Amino acid sequence: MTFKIAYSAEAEAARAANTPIVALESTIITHGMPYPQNVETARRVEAVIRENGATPATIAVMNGILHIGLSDAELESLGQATDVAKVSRADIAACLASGGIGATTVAATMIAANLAGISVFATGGIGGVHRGAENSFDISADLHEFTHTPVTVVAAGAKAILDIPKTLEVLETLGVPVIAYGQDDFPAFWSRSSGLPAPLRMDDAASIARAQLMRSAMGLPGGQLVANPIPETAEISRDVMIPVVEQALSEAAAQGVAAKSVTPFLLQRIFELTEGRSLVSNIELVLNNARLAAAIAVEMKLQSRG
Ligand code: PSU
Ligand code: MN
Repeated sequence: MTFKIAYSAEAEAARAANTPIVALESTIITHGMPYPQNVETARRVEAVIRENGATPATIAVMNGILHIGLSDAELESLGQATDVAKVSRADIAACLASGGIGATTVAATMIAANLAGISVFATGGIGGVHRGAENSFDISADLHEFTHTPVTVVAAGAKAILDIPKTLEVLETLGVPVIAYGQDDFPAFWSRSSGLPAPLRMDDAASIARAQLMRSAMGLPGGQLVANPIPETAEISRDVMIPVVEQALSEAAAQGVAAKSVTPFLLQRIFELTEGRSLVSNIELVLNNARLAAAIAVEMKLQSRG
């Protein structure tokens, strides 16, 4: 059994020339942001990656084909569609096998990127240990993916909808390198600091690239999480976000939202409750992560050639 991969023209050209590529996920487009800001952001993120010397490759399953890089028309139709499945490690094979359409989460995007030989991936926030996980057992498959798949993921840390201390504990247990970029603290998505120290700190893209290459050279499977703080000008204070997050969480509990619906439900309610302010910050931090991811991808190519 084989599966079909379709590369976009620019991703195909970058592969042929062995130039840096940055993977991008599609769940952030279909389940993480409303239309049309989702498509506008996806385009801006791709442009930022090109401006910083790498080629973007947004990943999704369409008609049972694993797409590495989407055309502008494909991006638009994915962004408008309302019936797209959210696919993670558990469902990506079933989606390909059934000829379906699926947006890839962080975990599934890491898997696809690795299949395509891409080692760097930019997103907004990763999944983690949900608050109340001691009862719900809700721990994102994103965390375990870092133990299998050698991809460096640049995110702005974890959202306050998650239990950040438990998320860091699980990452440590799994042996995942968690690297804060340019500061000591682990960032918390809308805030530059979670109040908790990150296990590792690196101040430049070259060091991050070297650490991933060393991990692979040692035969250690898996990737690393780079936690890049949101730009100061886009930060939203914790005082503003705490009541919003609390309300979204209590509505989710009251409505019995479970499993893969939890994260999209919370993101949507937070967008509504902040009257779009959370989205403005979300867009800025994704662009910031794209810049850093491109720099890491450039370094990784330089160092692996050298
Ligand atoms: N966090 C965000 N924005 C997102 C997601 C998480 O701030 O769009 C998406 C990502 O695709 C992530 C997924 O991989 O949600 C995690 O979902 P779950 O918690 O169901 O594993
Ligand atoms: Mn979950």
